[in-house]
Amino acid sequence: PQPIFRADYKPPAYLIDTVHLTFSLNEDVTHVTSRLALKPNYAENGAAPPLLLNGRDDVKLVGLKVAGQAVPESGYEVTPKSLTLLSPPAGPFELEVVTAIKPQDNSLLEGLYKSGGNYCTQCEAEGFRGITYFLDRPDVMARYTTRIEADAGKYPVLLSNGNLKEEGQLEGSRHYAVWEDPFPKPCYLFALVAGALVKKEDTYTTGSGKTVTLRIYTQPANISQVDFAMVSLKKSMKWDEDVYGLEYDLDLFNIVAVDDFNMGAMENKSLNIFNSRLVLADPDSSTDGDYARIEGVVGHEYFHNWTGNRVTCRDWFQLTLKEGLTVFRDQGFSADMNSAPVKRIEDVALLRASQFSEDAGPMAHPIRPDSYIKMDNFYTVTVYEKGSEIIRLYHTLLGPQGFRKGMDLYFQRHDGQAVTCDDFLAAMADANGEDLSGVGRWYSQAGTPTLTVSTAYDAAKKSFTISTHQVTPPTNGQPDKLPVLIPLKVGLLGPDGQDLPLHLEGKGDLGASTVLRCDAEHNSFTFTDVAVEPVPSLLRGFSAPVKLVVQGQTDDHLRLMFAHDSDPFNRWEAGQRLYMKLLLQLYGAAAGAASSVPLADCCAAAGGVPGELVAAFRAVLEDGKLDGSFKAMAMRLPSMAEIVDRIDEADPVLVWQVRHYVYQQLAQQLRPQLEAAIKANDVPPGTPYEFNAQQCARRVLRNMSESILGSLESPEIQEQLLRRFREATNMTDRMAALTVLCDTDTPGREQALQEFYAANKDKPLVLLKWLAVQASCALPGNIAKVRALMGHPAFTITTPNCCYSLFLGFARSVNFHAADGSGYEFIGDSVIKMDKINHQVASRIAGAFTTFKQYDKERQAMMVAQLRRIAAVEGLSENVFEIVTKSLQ
Ligand code: BAL
Ligand code: ZN
Repeated sequence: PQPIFRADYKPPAYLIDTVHLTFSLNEDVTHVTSRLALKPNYAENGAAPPLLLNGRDDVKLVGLKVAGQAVPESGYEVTPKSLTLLSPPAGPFELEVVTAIKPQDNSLLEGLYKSGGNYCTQCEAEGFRGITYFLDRPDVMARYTTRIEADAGKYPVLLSNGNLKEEGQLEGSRHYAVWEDPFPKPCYLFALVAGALVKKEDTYTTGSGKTVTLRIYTQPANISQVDFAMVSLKKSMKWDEDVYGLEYDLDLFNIVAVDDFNMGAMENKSLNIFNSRLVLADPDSSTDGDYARIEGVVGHEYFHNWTGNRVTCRDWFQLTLKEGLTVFRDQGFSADMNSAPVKRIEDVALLRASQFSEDAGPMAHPIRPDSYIKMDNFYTVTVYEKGSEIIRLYHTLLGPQGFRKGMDLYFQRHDGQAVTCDDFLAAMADANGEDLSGVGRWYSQAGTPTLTVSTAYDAAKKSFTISTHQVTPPTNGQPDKLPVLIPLKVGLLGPDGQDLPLHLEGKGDLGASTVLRCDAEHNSFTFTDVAVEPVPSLLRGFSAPVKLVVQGQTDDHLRLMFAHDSDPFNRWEAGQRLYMKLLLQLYGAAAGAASSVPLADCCAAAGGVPGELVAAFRAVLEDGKLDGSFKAMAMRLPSMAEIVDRIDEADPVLVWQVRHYVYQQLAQQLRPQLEAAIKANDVPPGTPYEFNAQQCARRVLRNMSESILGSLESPEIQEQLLRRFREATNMTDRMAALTVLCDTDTPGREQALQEFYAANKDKPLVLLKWLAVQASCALPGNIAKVRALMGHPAFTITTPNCCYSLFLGFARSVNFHAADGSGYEFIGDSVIKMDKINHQVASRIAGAFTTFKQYDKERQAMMVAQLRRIAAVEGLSENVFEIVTKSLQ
């Protein structure tokens, strides 16, 4: 397979004005007739070049006409990936392509396929070519009319983009519907659904007074579970009007839930298709986390209507133009609907746990990649989450009003166009009269910059100088890096932990926080009128996606910030830094000791968990003013991934053990306080479940305390957990107890798992949790149980959700790293097996091996052996080929 390079972009030689599609859906062969109004986009007066349309090997050409005349066989060429019309007429012309496809056999879940007996589509990035031969690229935007014909009994609901124009009966038992989308769009936003679905309907009245009909479709058994998604949709519509002045532009908005879906959801114009796990919710099946994700993803897909659909990407290298921006928008929406500080902390924790390691591994790529073999591999945390952090840089630099001015200009300039990240940057810069070229480098450089800060207080001059030094490490294909623009939001804390007023030379009074622009390898900033030596609070709100090193930062500084920093992110961060220092110190001690010395003895000899840290932890737990959700985040130790990221050639099992040891020590020393927190946050009996900030805060603090106590493995606590599991009145509490129980080798574990299965065996979405909790269990030797689960009726290998729960759940567990290599072998087997079924799912699983350089030599060798074994498989998909070969480079 050959890579495609961003530098090779050329505008298409032909454009398409209109597309008329007719789908004749049948159980054996489905026929698709596509009539395209093509027009030249090549040089005026130039000869008409051949027209190359993209295709796929499971699409069969049945007919080809130009201007109503069949094209002779000598007039075109077909390959497994294309159809070329050799001599198109000069000027505009009509092309008719008829193809035959078999959606019922399409296990890739790209293009048109069947899920749960219903037809649905997924066309992003390049699935449309699995339906018909087409100019399958986002800069070809056309108006679509879609006619769907199908059996009326089996497929009573027929949906596509835009407005319903016509529907009626056909001969026999068949019927049809015609949909027309007035907005030009790239083919990746095309959608079709046909099935025995039922709907829930509501309306939303826009700010300008237009009534929009909202419909959510599901299989009949699930329709009672869509109310929360509907409320989320309406909130999203209102929020986009309030914050960005953006209204919905059609009279109808449809969401369809399907069970078999590679991604989370898809923003097809006016016909969003969702993985059912991101639509369906009820308290007995869904956790608070599920509710939060549904709200965020419903918002995300809705927000794409403007950032993605009305203004789309010129080419797939620009994916972050729509995804980074839309993630930034959905993060803002969730922050406004819930707790903004907690949302920020969660987002940063995710970024550091998964994007930083991607940026440090063989698949490291800039948010705007330079090349790809298979675009599907670039729907990554880098493009999405780091992309969102780069959008946040504009927001931090320009402020909310300046950012809004930039957005307004972006839409004014580019509505209806397919554009680039440079166009977005230019709109932000021009709207504000700012030079933002320093942000541009974030689009082209991979790797996480390290920002090292040193400070100096001059007591005589009452000045405080902050000096910065930035380095971005080399990454695959990018050995040398240039400085980027890093907005460093800072505050200065006095000895009591309160903010000091800020005065920067020549800038007057700046309030409690200000943003310093670090745009060179070295920068320096001097604050004046600083009465006492301050403790600097740096990178407030995580104002840039960097690794921050603070020279001279002491535990006293961190404890002061942990107790007092007015910036909630940095308050949390101070705790994380204290925990991390301790974890690294204990790991170092354990790694250096003889293997015969028990871990607890090594850690105790290294000082154990110091009393000051226990006291700081306790202060947070008992702080009457702190929100429970924030407390729970502050009680969480850095993730395995974050710890591993800080250690050269880490032993992941030892990392897990040290982290567990610290939790055990906290539990031992603070048992009464944790038990009190559980009691104080029990929701009073009879209180109905609601997904609201107050109830969520109680549950998460209670469950976090329960989980820390669970590390003690005492029979009494296990009994309590089993009781809580049984008495839980909602899935949040039930899963919390089950998760802790599942990591204990007690009879209660099996009982709870069996009871959970028995109660939920007819609920596939709930069984995903049951699979995941077992897959990610830390008990030694769990691998055999996970392998056995592949044969369980709860597991269906063709359903991506099942694979994500089982394989990715396992790959995140400590057992993946079992010293005998059995975990790696299992995931290697799974990649090979999955690649025969679904390339996208297989490559996501293969991604588990890409971090191999972070681990010790023995594990590196075993992971590389699996990568080589996969690479040697004949007929490997391009998706898996790309991941595996880049990892082995
Ligand atoms: N565009 C793919 C799914 C999403 O990011 O919304
Ligand atoms: Zn998106």
